[in-house]
Amino acid sequence: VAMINRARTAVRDGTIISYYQPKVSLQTGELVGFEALLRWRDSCGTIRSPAEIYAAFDDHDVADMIGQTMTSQVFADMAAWRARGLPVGHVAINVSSAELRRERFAGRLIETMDRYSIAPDSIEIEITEGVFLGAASDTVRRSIDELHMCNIPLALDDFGTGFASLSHLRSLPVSTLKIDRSFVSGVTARESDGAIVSALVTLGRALNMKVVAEGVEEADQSIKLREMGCDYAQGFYFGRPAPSENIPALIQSWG
Ligand code: G
Ligand code: G
Ligand code: MN
Ligand code: NA
Repeated sequence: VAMINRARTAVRDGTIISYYQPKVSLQTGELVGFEALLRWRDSCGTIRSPAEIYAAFDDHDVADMIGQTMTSQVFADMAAWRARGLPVGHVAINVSSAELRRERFAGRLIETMDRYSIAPDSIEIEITEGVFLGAASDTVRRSIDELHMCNIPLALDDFGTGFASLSHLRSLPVSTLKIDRSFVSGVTARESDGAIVSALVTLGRALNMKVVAEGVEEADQSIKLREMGCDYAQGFYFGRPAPSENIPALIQSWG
């Protein structure tokens, strides 16, 4: 309850903010886009992590308000960067299972995108397999199918840590696979992690998906992933999540 109240207060006070982490092509070094990551400012002005309000993502109403706040902000930021002629690439947005359980999730998202003239292929929606656990998984599935019908790309996040991964890959309209940081961090140091990451890259590519390695922190990891044929990477090595005001300079100064 404390977490939910904290989140509700943050929504009401307008202190939910989106940070952006760069996503990079491993083959060319180009900046291909960003992942939007929620942060919130507490009453002392300190920037805090979503981990401190995670319970709010399970409360339908609060999760919904957070989602609306984040998407409007992300689209407004994208529109402002574009107005300055900056090549933004695509921006990936995380959504919770409570959001996907809402009727008309996709329809409302499209309405918000239209308000800011955001095209479907300039965003990506990230889900984890966890969204299928619990009740109303048929509504979740419907939301996902609606996103697909609207040509909004879907990414499967934290891949490899979940449950029944492969059957989801087969049945869902997924265009991007994000390999969880827990495997990527050992890609050079541990033979087993290297084997798992290599197999996931091969799997994703065989299924015609883009593969993203998350949590790349070292040059050696980046080189190894590129050799494996991984498409994209995110991580502190390429850039930490940063506030929107830092993004124009980041785009302009990129390689
Ligand atoms: O950025 P950070 O590592 O603190 O994120 C922690 C977790 O919160 C991650 O699992 C991330 O997917 C999730 N998260 C970040 N931003 C959002 C958001 O806008 N909505 C939802 N539902 N989850 C988010
Ligand atoms: O679950 P999701 O993949 O959406 O979570 C992404 C989270 O991982 C973000 O909160 C972000 O702050 C964090 N993150 C991003 N890059 C790195 C990294 O290189 N190392 C570590 N430890 N965390 C990272
Ligand atoms: Mn994510
Ligand atoms: Na992830």
